[in-house]
Amino acid sequence: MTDAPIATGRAGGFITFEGGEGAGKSTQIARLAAWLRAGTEGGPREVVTTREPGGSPRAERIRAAVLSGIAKPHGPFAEALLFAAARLDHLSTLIRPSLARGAVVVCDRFSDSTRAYQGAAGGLEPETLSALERVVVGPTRPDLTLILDLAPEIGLARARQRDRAAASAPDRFEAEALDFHQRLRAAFRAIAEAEPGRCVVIDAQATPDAVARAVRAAVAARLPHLAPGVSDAA
Ligand code: Z5A
Repeated sequence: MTDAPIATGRAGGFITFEGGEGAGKSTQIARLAAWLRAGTEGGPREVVTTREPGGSPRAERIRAAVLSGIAKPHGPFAEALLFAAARLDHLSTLIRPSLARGAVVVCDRFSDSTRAYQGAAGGLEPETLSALERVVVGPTRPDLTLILDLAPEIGLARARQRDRAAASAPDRFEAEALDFHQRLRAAFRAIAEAEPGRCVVIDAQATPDAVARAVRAAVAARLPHLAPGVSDAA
């Protein structure tokens, strides 16, 4: 892993969180956003937290449909197209306007999830995924991707416990067999290995406080202009 700061060309930044079920993404996004909002010497910073699939009203409707499992019988390509349709709307109505204002956008899952879920675990060819990514995401690639790495047995147990507490049923992906989740973990690690300049792997088995410290350290190292206390002019 390289810790060199990234030249983003953005006043804010585009940070994505990836990983398997129950890895702690939502927990860590809330903590990171609070830290980032502390701002710079120029004042508080605008931080937009969002998620995929979803993040905009139209994309949230697609989320409800896909996670209900209605597209599963049509196969991973059809599912990837639905995730792409949701992403198109999310990018044009929320992500790009926020980045253009200089905000920091922190997103729970993005196109690496399509590569891992529909690609490596679902069987869709990398060429198809790359072509989709090129036309849908274009230049709006994340500046930094934090991959929360956790044994799927632990993540699924966490997710089940949370579902039980909320009296909700597992969604279409949580219900997949363990080997699907093992392929996912390997896929996220492979993405990090292939793109070390963008990705940082974080051990998600540690306590929430320890994971939060590792997340902040990665953001401060890679995107130092976002670390609280740093001058906007720096
Ligand atoms: N998907 C796809 O297939 N293709 C795509 O292109 C995209 C997505 C974009 C979205 O589900 C699904 O869509 C997802 C992939 C697929 N698969 N599923 N399922 P989602 O958004 O509903 O779920 P998720 O993204 O997998 O997140 P999650 O299950 O909600 O987990 P999380 O956000 O990573 O974890 P959490 O909610 O923060 O924590 C889970 C529980 O563990 C909770 O009770 C916490 O209090 C606890 N927790 C958190 N951290 C810790 C630590 N460090 N120790 C102990 N306990 C912890």
